[in-house]
Amino acid sequence: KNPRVAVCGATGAVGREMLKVLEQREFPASEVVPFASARSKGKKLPFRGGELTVQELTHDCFEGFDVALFSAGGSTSETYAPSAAKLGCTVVDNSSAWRMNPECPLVVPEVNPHDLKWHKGIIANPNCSTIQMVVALQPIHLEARIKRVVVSTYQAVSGSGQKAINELETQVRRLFNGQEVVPEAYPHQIAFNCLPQIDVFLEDGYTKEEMKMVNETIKIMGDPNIKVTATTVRVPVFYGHSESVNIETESKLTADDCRALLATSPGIEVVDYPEKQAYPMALDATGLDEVFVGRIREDHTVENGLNLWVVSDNIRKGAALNAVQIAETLLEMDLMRVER
Ligand code: A2P
Ligand code: 11C
Repeated sequence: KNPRVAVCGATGAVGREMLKVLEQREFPASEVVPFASARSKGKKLPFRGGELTVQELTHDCFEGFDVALFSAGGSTSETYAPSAAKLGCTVVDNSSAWRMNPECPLVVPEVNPHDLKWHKGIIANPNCSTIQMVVALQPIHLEARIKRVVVSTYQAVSGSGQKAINELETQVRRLFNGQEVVPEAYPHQIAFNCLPQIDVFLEDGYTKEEMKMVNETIKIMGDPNIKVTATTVRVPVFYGHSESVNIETESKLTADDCRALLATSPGIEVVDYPEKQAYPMALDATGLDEVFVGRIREDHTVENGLNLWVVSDNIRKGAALNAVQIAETLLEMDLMRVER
């Protein structure tokens, strides 16, 4: 029997994309039901040529569902995911609420599908900037063992949800009309600016987003010896996160070998033709599934080093697509329903 699927937070930027991805990939669902807050009850969302009616998320709305894709913020996940799991509905949660919980696998299907075997009802979808980075790192780690990663990100406003997408658009319009802008989604104006702050600051001066990249990478790749340091920056781009990734490995991997390796690795498309000025760009990645890698160069300042430019649609591979791929893998591995 095909699974019944709940999409929680279906009216948000990621939730809408989840519905789109389920439709595009012809996920074998017997039924898909969108859930959101009471504010959205009765709202219609397009799906498979028709419309779905948004229901209110409650503790017992999961009865009879096999899987729930959550993207309704951390506190909503914290509150409702255990209720779903208790009713036998496996949760794939896109928030940060469960990621570092030792009871919850943190999964990128191209990297650690085996971790799904030990799930107990809640599976975490990693942070978008982490997902696209580990898809590129994993083949390099298996080939040459990664010692250290230095990453700087250029992250799109869609990572902060629909409100921030609207805010960038509004600010650009207002500025062109000589009107003042009042920042709401971010502490400063985002239009024509770069903000070296994503999420809140921690005591040691790093942001939460930066530490997500450090801690989640280790958990997903299953190797505590990989050292990661990150600087995460918000840029005035609507969709697609870009990352400059500097990697130091134990053994030598030449730029040519790295290019050939990544070109045949799952989920990756190499775009690296400097002679044609061709490299991955956020605009080109929008709406696509792949993690695009280019500007592959050896770092001559260390014995074994590489520089990469990694771009992906943060709403798709960084969120909605990865969550649906986890659900697909659960089905393939016959792990969707667990006895509890
Ligand atoms: P709603 O539209 O009813 O507020 P985004 O990340 O784009 O801001 O979207 C957040 C999503 O999470 C929306 O679908 C929103 O629904 C949903 N959401 C937020 N808070 C709750 C809540 N307390 N209960 C259920 N859904 C929620
Ligand atoms: C951003 N990476 O681009 C964030 C959004 O932990 O899921 C996702 C936050 C998270 O703003």
